[in-house]
Amino acid sequence: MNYTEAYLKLEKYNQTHLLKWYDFLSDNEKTLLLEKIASLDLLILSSNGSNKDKESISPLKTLTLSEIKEEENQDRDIGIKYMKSGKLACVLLAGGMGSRLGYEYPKGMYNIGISNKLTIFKCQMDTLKARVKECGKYIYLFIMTSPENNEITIRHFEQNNYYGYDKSYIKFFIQKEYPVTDMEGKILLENKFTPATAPNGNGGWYQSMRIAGLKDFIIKHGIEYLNVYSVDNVLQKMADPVFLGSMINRNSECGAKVVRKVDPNERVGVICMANGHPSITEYIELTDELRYSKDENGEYLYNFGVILNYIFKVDALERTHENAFPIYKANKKYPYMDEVGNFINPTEPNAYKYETFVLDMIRMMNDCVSFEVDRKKEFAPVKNLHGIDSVDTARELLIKNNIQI
Ligand code: UD2
Repeated sequence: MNYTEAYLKLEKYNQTHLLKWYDFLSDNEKTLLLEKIASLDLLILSSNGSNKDKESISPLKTLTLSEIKEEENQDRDIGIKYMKSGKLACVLLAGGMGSRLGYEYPKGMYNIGISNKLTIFKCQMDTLKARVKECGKYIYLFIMTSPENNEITIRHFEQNNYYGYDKSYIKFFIQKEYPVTDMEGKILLENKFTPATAPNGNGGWYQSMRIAGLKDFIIKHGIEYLNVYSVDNVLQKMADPVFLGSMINRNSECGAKVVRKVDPNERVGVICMANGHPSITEYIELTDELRYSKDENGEYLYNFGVILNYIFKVDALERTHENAFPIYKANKKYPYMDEVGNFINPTEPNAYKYETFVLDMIRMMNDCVSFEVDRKKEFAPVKNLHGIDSVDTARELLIKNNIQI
């Protein structure tokens, strides 16, 4: 992209201030700036937010633990059959850092062990290896990193011998970034030649896989289902043949693992129907009216929360175009360079970060198996150091599951 092309691209969105220092830059800096402008996704700046408040929400039937038990054998058989023939691959969302744990490295590298070294990655890789053993075939694992943590994550896997996994079955890909703006929607500059950008949330994973050329890989290897899950659950049970089989036997396009919420305010998205489609309402968006509404037996109507473990049929994912996602704006403190060239380290939120969420893919599906799992065995989120969903609670649950820490 040359200067004029960059100018025209920015002009459409009132962002030409990014070229303000152009004449003062070295040749190398000019090239870096123009490359970065070429890659900027400006369309998201004109998004009108989620519009979800206008939706008509109703409950979605969940397959409960006892119902799953009744059909467990036939679901497991078909799940294993598909896994044996390589039709399922896993996608680990590991773009995040451990900042909330006071840990400035990729979250998966965090050592949750006490006497033993037990990283979050190790917890998850041990579970995946057990699945490989059960089905007798290696499962492809795609790991999403961010520009910030890609190199260190790859190095960590190399140094740990891929946790004993066959490395030819692990592929890393980097998630896309969106611009970071001030409160008026102007993209911030980190320095004279670097417009600010940040990872675009966990909703961009399939688009980022496509950009990385992995769609061809998926087709070539006959992969029909992708199991996507978060890094921050040390009891995450991926590649679960019963979960996969329950979807296949119901000819479903997607499935979501859910747990019974501990209380109506738990910070998990709730599974529901919205305007006739399966959907998830994120905890921050759930109105109090829905949060506390009960059925005739006194049970909360929106009582099942997602744990960020979904299976999608690959051909259905092809419908999830980037511009179909609601864009969420998060308020952040973001260091920047002001219009006269001073570096500012704000003490109050000064910027918007733009994100899409994986849970919004569910509404793009025709149906969804809401699959209950036992939270004591499958849900130990590590969000904070202490308190709810913390390193402390995750350790307790690991011990209860007989995992040596
Ligand atoms: C997520 C779910 C929530 C519930 C909860 C369970 C979303 C938006 N919310 O809440 O409904 O299921 O998990 O624990 O899905 N990530 C990236 N790149 C990004 C942002 C996040 O890879 O740009 C990964 C991150 O590394 C982690 C996962 O996405 O593995 C969850 O991220 P989060 O912290 O944004 O979501 P959270 O915990 O608020």
